Amino acid sequence: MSTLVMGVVNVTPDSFSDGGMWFAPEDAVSHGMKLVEQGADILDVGGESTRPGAERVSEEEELRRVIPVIRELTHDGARVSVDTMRASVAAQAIEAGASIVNDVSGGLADPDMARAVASAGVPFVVMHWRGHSQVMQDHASYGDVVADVCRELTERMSDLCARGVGREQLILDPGFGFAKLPEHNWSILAHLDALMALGQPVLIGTSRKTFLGTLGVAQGGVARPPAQRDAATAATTVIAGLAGVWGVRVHDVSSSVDALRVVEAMGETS
Ligand code: PMM
Repeated sequence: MSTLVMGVVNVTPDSFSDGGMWFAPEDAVSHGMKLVEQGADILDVGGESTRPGAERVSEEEELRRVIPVIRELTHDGARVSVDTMRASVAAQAIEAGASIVNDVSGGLADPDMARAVASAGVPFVVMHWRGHSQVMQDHASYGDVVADVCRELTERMSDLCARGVGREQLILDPGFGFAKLPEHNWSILAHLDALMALGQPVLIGTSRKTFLGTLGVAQGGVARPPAQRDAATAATTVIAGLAGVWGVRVHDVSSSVDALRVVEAMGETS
């Protein structure tokens, strides 16, 4: 299968879709290993919720949450990325065995992140970001969302490369739900080719996000709970697979693995 599946392991009490479910380190580790059995290629371990409105956690607390889990999962043979906006957490996670840094701020939240990633030489997921969770939805305004996101990601790439990060390290992510209204998310999903044209591997994280939860719900109605958004998520995985993206970041691994098998089987006949 050419598109990779990144399974989410949120070691947080408050992530919007699975907050609190794997908060104890042993629960996070067994959940991660279950995702590997289901076909996850990478486990994305995060200790800070980025849902809209979330408060930041301290560095100490973030380290306490993620480091033991990363150490254990990599010891058990998993390929792990660390979902963090802090250079210090990224560096210690790499020491503990992580081999990818996933920064939803694309290096903007912490001025030391570029240096940490440059010196480690690991792949770096650069997500499109316009501000921390408490204010991000105030910045959901675009002329042409696809062009604007591509331009801002290109600026991030130039800045990171100027600070010593190798271009070959960079994986781009349009940041579904981050400073985006539903119509922005749909436009980006419809134009993944524009992101691919930037020439770097692309990761997408649509999993269980609100724009999928309001599908089929009358205006003003109640969105489906996150755990009931996996079929819609798998549909977005098909779109991502057809577009040739590098990876999808998902909570429910088995449905996306199946979705990618469909894409692959069809590709073999054409
Ligand atoms: N979304 C969340 C967290 N980390 N990382 C990347 N690269 N892309 C995303 O879209 C992304 C992310 C928020 O979702 P969660 O609270 O379910 O983990």
